[in-house]
Amino acid sequence: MPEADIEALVLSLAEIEAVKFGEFKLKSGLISPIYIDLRVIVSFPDILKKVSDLMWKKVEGASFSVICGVPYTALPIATCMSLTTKVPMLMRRKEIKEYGTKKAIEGTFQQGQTCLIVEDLVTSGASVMETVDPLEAVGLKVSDVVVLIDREQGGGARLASHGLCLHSAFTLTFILETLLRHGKIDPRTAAAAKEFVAKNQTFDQGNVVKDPAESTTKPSIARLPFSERQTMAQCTMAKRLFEVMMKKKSNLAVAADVKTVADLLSVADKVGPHICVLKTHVDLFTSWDDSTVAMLRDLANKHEFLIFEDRKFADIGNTVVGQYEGGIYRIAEWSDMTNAHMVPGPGIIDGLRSVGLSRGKGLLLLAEMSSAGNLANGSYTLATKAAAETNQDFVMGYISQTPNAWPGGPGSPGLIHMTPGVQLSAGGDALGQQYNTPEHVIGVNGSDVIIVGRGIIKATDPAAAAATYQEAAWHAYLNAVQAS
Ligand code: 5BU
Repeated sequence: MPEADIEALVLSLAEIEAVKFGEFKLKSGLISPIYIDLRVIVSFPDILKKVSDLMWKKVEGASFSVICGVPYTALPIATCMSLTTKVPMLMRRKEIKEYGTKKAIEGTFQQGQTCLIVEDLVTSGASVMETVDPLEAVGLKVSDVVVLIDREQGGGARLASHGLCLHSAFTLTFILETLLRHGKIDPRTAAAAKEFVAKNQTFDQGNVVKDPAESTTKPSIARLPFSERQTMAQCTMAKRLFEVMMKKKSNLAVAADVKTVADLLSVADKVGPHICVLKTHVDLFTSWDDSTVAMLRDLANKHEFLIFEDRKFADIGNTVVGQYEGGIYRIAEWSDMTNAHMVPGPGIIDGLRSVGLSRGKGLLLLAEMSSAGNLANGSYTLATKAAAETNQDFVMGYISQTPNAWPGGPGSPGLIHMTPGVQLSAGGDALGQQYNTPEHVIGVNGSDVIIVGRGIIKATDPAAAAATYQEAAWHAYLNAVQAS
């Protein structure tokens, strides 16, 4: 496109008030001297076509076989590109349907295909990442992002830190200079806009500083404090767990893998003051009845911990309904949370939700395991992440090992990562269990809660051991948040 046409496009964007000057209050409360709202271009097909043609030119040479617009403003732009170039398009759902397939990504694609992201405007890059994450979670690759306008507030650097290359049709500076040259704004307005951009950088040497204009969603990789993440959690039980962790200053869960209910109650009473969660395997015990349930719940109330039955459901929806609410154990009656493998597909979440949601329970999805040679990795882990992301009403988080290493990071900050395979020194047992230290699990791997069994219950003084693990895990959490 000749330079004169590009300048004419900038002028027409100002004419249709897609770019405005004045005093505008942003979502963050900041007052900005410039406001860009590209939604209006759908009313101007000629401009829409020019915009999409110009953006397409900018990605010449990039390699991809499918494109996806960031909802909503960029959807018509992506559609226009797809119609012109015949490159197929995908759509990312912003709201997840409560019925039907619950797919986050609509359209036909193959795992391993590379997808170009199309966005109207980039400020911090957070909105772009909200589309990159679910695409990667279903096995697509993303390497390039094209935007109409780069506000030059750190989005490019942020995307680069995720290995993404940002292409923009215009920078904000170019827009300001073009409008100034054509007498559409005065030098003071241009200077005020430039100053605003300079003062409101969102990304500084690899750290997310702030996210002033673009999105209220916080970055997934930055370690936000539990207090902030609690407000972002959708599942009632996730909110409750955040609350318990903050109140007790504990992100320690104890795996009470003992043989008798007497031992279970004894361990629960000893470690209770130090833990946020007591994890059970109810089928380890030689007996189970209503009075045990009553005593266990009393201890949970006394020490304010939550009960996690590590049932690892893994059957079709219809079967898990019965296994969760019925049988000898009636797990849904006394446990606050349970977990499930995603092997059977999303029906397992729907089945468990039909029992647990109305009772305020939460579900943890098994995204990774601690045992040597396990098969929960790669695309399986990513598909599990996508399922958690799209079912946050009932899914409260993950059983995971290395969420920081997942493509796109650990996912939504409202979801909680719990990690088994933890002892004070790394190592393993004779049957494939592998251990990492609390510092490594929380600080390096990006988990939130450590799950410790034998390191505590086999100690001569389980209460003292629990106190040690509690302190180690809480410090690792505080350090991780501070470092962000
Ligand atoms: P340990 O004694 O700290 O090794 O106990 C770990 C607990 O976590 C135990 O109850 C296991 O069943 C559970 N676990 C695990 O170790 N690894 C996994 O990947 C999953 C659960 Br999922």
